[in-house]
Amino acid sequence: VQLAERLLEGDVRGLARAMSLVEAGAPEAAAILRATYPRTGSALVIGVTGAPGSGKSSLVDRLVAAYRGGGGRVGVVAVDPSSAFSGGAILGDRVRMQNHATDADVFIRSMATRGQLGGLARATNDVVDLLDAARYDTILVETVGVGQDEVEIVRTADVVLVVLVPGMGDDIQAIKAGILEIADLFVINKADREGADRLHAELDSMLALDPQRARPPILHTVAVRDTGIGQLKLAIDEWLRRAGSKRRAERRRERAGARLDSLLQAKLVQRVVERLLSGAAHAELVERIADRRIDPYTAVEALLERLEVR
Ligand SMILES: Nc1nc2c(ncn2[C@@H]2O[C@H](COP(=O)(O)OP(=O)(O)O)[C@@H](O)[C@H]2O)c(=O)[nH]1
Ligand SMILES: [Mg+2]
Repeated sequence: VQLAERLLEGDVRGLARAMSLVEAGAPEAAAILRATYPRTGSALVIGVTGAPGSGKSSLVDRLVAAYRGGGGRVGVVAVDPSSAFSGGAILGDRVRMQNHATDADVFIRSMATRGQLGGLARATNDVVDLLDAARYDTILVETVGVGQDEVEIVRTADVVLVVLVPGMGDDIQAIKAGILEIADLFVINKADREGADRLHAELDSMLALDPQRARPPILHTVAVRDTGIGQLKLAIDEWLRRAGSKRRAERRRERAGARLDSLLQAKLVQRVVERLLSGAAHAELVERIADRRIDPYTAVEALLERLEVR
């Protein structure tokens, strides 16, 4: 809780320490989150997802600069194992990131992609909350859009950018289903490459198939040349203005529900399993399964019967 106070006062080391505890699901984590949660809710959370190598990190790097230009403080959470932000990156990326490394109003955090108690989505949401409580105005969350986990993480951001690049095989068809549906805005990055207009056209005709859906704007960028970033930021602002506070409130409710449910599930499973695994009945069943006196399926039913959940 002392840590929570330091974080709320803007102590960056306190923030980093709190993040590590929260990410690891340490016993202190709940107290930290309890103390900081009332101070959350003012940050704008922007989700950025797309295939590996599509230029998400480069784009996030440019967006950091753009949002810093507006004077606000910016946080980045990279949930991408291949991310340029995760430290293992090649020298060029390191050099690039040093623009922000010396900026006290930018905080960049890479998430380990495994090992969190209760899952990656839980840990990411908690880390975003800590940044929010520490008064970062804009929080960019980068996830590689391949697994369900990653889609789940960005889906409930205030606004979701899906990054596509021209010339990735059969373009649209090659993109995982599920990721196109969550886009509020599409970004065609590497627009310096051939095929950007064709990809735009393909995307347009695909979106036309679903008249129910509001047409997401499609932006073109060349992240490495800082081209199109200003327009992208304007388009995000415009989207937020049009989608309005209603859509944002809806997202936040969705996020709240998802967090409550997943936390409840994790805790429930953890507690029940703890109780069952420590019982003598469990040890006895293990023996009997090993001796082939009972099959594992019947044994599980026997344990569940003791809980009266079948
Ligand atoms: N030609 C071109 N290359 C880009 C552009 N944006 C990023 N790249 C390059 O694409 C590679 C992958 O970028 P990165 O940002 O790490 O992609 P991520 O895996 O989606 O985070 C890097 O070598 C970048 O320099 C762009 O707009 N045009
Ligand atoms: Mg990346």
